[in-house]
Amino acid sequence: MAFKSEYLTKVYDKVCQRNKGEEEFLQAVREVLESLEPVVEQRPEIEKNGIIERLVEPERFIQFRVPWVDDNGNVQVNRGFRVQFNSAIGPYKGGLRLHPTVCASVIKFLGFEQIFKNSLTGLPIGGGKGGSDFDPKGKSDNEVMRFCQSFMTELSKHIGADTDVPAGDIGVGAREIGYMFGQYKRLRNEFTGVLTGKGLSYGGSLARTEATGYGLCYFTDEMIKCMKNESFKGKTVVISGSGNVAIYATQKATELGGKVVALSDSNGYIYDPNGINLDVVKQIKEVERGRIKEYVDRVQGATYTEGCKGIWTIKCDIALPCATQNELDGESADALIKNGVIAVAEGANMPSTPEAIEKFQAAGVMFGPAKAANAGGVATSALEMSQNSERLSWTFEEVDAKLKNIMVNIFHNSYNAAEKYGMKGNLVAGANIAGFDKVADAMMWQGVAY
Ligand code: NDP
Ligand code: 2IT
Repeated sequence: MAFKSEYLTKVYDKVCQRNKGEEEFLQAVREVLESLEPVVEQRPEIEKNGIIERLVEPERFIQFRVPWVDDNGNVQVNRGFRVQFNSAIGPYKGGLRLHPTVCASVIKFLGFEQIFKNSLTGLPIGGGKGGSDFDPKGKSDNEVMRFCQSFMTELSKHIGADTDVPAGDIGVGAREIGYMFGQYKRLRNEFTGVLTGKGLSYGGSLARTEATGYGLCYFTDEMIKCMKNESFKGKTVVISGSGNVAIYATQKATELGGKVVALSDSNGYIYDPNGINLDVVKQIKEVERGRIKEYVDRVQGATYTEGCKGIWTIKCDIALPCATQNELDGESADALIKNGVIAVAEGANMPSTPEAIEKFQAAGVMFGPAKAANAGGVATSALEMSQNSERLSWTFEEVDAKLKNIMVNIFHNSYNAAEKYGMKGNLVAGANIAGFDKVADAMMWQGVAY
């Protein structure tokens, strides 16, 4: 692979050697380095201070055994991770993912992207991520509790309210955060804001549950308004996934006047031409922890199709991928473009393949990259940290207003950064550059330890 810059080529080659086979991590690094070409050219101090080679190497990577006992009395062993990627602008901050596909590469790609996303929020949070290959599906509440306790027994040695503050991600919601918080407190005898996404009765923030999906729609709304004088009103929207991000994106997109016609899970997708009935989805997913196909038994006129990729063949104006990485490939991008999509914004982390992004950009589809578009979740986590520090809680309206303001600013900062470096309208480059600039400055000010 050749970057125009010799410096970036050298750094990327070394990253490939050092992280062999870690495809997701290499994909995420490559995208950022490509965006930074004009920046390293115009700012020689970046190379002089070794900023990029420091940025791509995590400050700390922790891997540990998570033993637990299942309901039949059998010992199970999972693998736990936490990457503390960069603390230049604040304590490490980022979610925990529980999914069988979790491995070093996935955790490192998520942790790396988190650095820039967190910087874009304008709040003082560094980049981190963690999780385990534990699969919560089909496990009893007690099994999930015992797993979370064992996971936290080790993780507690490495985190803290001023050090590293984990939160939710795939497979981790209020239930898991509660079990982990309980265990941290038991071990430390300290009631602190060591996790975000907590329940409202013990230090959680109003609007954190809704924040990622709402923030995604605030960002998308601003993007389509400023770039094409459009809005959600009267638009057909397709959203993949049916978890936390997808549910609250559906709610806000509908409130803003859009009609959401499809949702999915890893088995298949539902299509409801009348617009998704979110109360039914919430009952199935949040209360019963069921599968999305159950929707068609409860809502007339809706259909279910096996296989999740087909969701991108549904005609829509706005597509919001909110499930997982690389779920939207070149072929799916072609289908969306052919059907006249005007905007794509990423609720999930890295859901579009590099090929898909290229196609959207070439076709003039407005494209909001994950680091910018889904930053509302972690931004509101940082607002939860503020509330915990001052031992006060803000109203829903206060938090929601701050969230909206943050998302609007992220759009403009990304847009302006792209324009400044001659890539007007390229929000991938703009978000990477705007996120990078602040972290690079902070790293320079703080020096290198010999
Ligand atoms: P949830 O666990 O609540 O939901 C995940 C959804 O994605 C489920 O519908 C799940 O389906 C689907 N999914 C997961 N893995 C796959 C897969 N391999 N193939 C197809 N579908 C899959 O997670 P969230 O909604 O919190 O997270 C969704 C995305 O948003 C992730 O990429 C996450 O990193 C990102 N994100 C989350 C934030 C948050 O605050 N929660 C903040 C920013 C980004 P199934 O039930 O079949 O597994
Ligand atoms: O990917 C993400 O930004 C998250 N999962 C949210 C992290 C957080 O700390 O709230």
